[in-house]
Amino acid sequence: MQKRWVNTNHANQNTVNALAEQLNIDTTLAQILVQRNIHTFNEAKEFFRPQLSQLHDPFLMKDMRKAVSRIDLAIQNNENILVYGDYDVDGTTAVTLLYSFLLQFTSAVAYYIPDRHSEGYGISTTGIDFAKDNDFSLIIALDCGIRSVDKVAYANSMGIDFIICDHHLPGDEIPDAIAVLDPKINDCAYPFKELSGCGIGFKLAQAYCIDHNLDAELYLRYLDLCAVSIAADIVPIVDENRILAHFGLIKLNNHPILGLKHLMQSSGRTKNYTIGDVVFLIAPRINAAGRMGHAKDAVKMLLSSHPDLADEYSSYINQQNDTRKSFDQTITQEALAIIGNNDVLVQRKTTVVFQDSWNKGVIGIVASRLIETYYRPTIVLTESNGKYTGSARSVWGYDLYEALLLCSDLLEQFGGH
Ligand SMILES: [Mn+2]
Repeated sequence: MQKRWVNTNHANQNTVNALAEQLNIDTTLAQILVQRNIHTFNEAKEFFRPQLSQLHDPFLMKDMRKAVSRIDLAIQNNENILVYGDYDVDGTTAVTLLYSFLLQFTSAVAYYIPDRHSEGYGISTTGIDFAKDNDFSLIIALDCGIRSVDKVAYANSMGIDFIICDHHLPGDEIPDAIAVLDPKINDCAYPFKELSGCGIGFKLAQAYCIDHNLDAELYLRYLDLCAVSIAADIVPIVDENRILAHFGLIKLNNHPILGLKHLMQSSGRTKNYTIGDVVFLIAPRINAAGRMGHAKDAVKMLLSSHPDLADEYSSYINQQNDTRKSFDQTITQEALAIIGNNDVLVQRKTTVVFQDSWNKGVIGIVASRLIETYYRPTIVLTESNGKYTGSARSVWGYDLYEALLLCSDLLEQFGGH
């Protein structure tokens, strides 16, 4: 293979020299900083010494005021609140964060995670019916919902209000919810667009505390969950994410919530976690719950308040991760064989493979593995509940979301970051 080297643009030499002098560092280091958009003494200080005081004002986020007011109303009227989240790490940490946070103010709160296999991604009709049958009048959706226009309308028709906390790309139409928190909405002025889903939940908790003059500790106690979500969702660790990840890792390594502590024990490493360790040791284990069984087991683990329970759940999730590993190896081998045995498929500029028996929970991982062999946009499909469902991964420079948009008339549902 021939290597192609692409040089980064050189930083402005005057800026580099000035920064080197101000910080009393070598110009090589100053250049690396300038190439990362760090131009001044203060910007460098923020970079090297993250401070919680640098977190953005949560009320800069569009609809934040409306979200806090609706939660106030629900708590005053003792309404039942349902915290609804996605089944992956970001979703389950977000649900754990907001559910635990709200429990500090009301007991009329429960959580709901859709079943990856029977309900699929996003807000489900089953979930809304569950809310209706159990007298919930407010659903707070985390890490999903931004494209759930129909589902929110369905909930509205039954007198159930929605607050959406999402970080996925919005579609043409925004759901008719009481509040829609998503920095990626066009007219949202929030200065940082790359928060995780759990990060949006964190901002809502922060806003609530600021609005009620409550101790910051009431939301800062969930920083370890934020760090885990940031690592697992691979959001860029810059700006506010860098602050959350920095303090989140400190918490994770010193006094993590009980569920995470036991999960770390069962993964064989208890100390000195970096973001990379979270990606490779914690995230796959939490995800395994939703892939192999039901993600509510991951939430139960994260919420555990007794060591025995935390131990039981984390061991169970560890076993599920072992099962997941063997599934993903087998399916990857099968997929590679399908491509490798067919000259036409080998030559294509994309990978699209299908097998109806493949486990829906691991096809995303398989797509990533196929890219290691065939570096090109990849879609892995399987059958679930009589429908074809797939997981897609792209390579640098190719916008797969745009490509799916172009054939959206053929798709029942799709989404992405
Ligand atoms: Mn997410």
